Amino acid sequence: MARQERAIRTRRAILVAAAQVFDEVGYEAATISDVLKKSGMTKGALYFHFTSKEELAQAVLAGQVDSLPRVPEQELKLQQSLDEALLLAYLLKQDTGDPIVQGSVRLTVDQGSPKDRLNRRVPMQAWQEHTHALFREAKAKGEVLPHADVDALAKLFVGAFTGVQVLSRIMTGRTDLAERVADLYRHLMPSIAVPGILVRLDFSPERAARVHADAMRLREAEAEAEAKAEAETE
Ligand code: XVR
Repeated sequence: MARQERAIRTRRAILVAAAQVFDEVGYEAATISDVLKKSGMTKGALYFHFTSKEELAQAVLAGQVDSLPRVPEQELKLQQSLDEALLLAYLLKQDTGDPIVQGSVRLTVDQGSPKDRLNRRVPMQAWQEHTHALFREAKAKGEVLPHADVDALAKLFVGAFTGVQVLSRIMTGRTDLAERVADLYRHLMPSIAVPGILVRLDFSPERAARVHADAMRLREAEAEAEAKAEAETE
């Protein structure tokens, strides 16, 4: 294995372990030695990539949006947005989920202390921009009501998702999150989508598992294509 690839894997293993620790105990109580224990890496390896707990947490926060697999493109951009929300709901479920996403979301919503200097705006800003871009695309394709303010709507959706996520975690340990997210979209979409599009959207929460399976397949296919392209250039 190339040295560079090994470094990328080590960094990733450390980040996953850190995210798990943050998810279990929160930022305040987490320690670098917990992360070492969980990752099985040496102190030298960890400090080569990250110099402090704060840097580890910031990297976990930064990875929140980028570490998500992409959902398959949909003809209807509003369906794609719903699929992304369902995928995120699926990845936040305790056993089937993704540790980086889980740990990162906990870091984002834990209020923490002003002293911790974590910048929780980073993932939220990325979500707002991402959602806004998708809604703009939907608008350009004629899916959105003409008077709808897509910038305000993007902020509303990110806030509402966060709200139902927190509630679902408290009430059911997130077992009902896909249902809550489907409900959210069912109730908000009529203020965004033109009627002809609204009737074509699939709001069923069971869609989450399917979207997840498709997204993972897509990610594997892309990784294979990349590996092949790399092998050919060597
Ligand atoms: O922006 C999002 C989607 O477009 C659906 C609306 C999800 C925003 C998730 C924000 C994240 C941070 C805390 O979730 C939390 O609970 C995919």
